[in-house]
Amino acid sequence: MKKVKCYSFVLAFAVILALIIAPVASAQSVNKIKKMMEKINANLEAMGEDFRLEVVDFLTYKDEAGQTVYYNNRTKQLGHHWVPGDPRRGGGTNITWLSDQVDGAATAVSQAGTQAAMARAMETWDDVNCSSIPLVQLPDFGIDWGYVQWIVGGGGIPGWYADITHAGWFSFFTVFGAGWGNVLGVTFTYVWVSGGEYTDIDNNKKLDVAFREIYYNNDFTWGINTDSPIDVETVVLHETGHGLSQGHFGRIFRTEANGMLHFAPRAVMNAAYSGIQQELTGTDNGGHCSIWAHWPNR
Ligand SMILES: [Ca+2]
Ligand SMILES: [Ca+2]
Ligand SMILES: [Zn+2]
Repeated sequence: MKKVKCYSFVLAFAVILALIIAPVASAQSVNKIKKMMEKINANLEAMGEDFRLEVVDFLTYKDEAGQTVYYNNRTKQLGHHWVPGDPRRGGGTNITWLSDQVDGAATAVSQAGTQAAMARAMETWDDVNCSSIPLVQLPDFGIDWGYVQWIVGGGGIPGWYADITHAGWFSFFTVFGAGWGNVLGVTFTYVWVSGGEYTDIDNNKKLDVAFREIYYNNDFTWGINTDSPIDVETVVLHETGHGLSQGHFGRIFRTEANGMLHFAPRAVMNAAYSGIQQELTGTDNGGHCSIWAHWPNR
């Protein structure tokens, strides 16, 4: 496992670099997301649910970097990950996923084309050969999935079924409100709580993940295998990286002349969209393997 260790080191180094660079997502959009998280968690508490929304990872388009927003800043150092065999998730060691077909079409793309691109992205992560999780697709049962969607009032249901739910393609402006204009995709991570406290039943110093929901912004125009303007598979691949517990990666540069962002090294898990990217890079694989190589063992 020499290779994995090497990648872990590179990853840790790059994370440090990324932190040195000031995040360029606007404070306004981060505040809006924090407000939304407060509303969602107040609802979950009122409903007696034993999980809370803890992390929001969002990916942005080109000229602004995406970010990770924590509900409780104390948990930033802890990280968050699935517990293998977690009885609260049914006791299995597979990671299950489903794709909501009710709001399952990207703007300017057919439903079938969107779903096929999503399936290819899932396959790409499933094919990383250091791990054999496996990722298992579940049927969506024709339900409009989405707990966040339901609480903020744009469809959805107050329930979840898969570990990772691609919960829909819709206008973020309409459903989430203003302040989401530059966001292409967003992953919501819910963690288990017990008696109001976060849990870590496997004692790995990471908060135990309950489930994750991913949404895509149809205020953009999407395409299949094209950069004009945004490739569905690329963004699904990125968001699913978050679904599988990876964070953002890479140092961000801004070209003063045109305000464009560049990344070093370029990777699927960079914090902004920088063009079509359907293959995982060394750092994407390294990040994934450092998390999953020994699953379901520690
Ligand atoms: Ca939905
Ligand atoms: Ca844990
Ligand atoms: Zn991201």
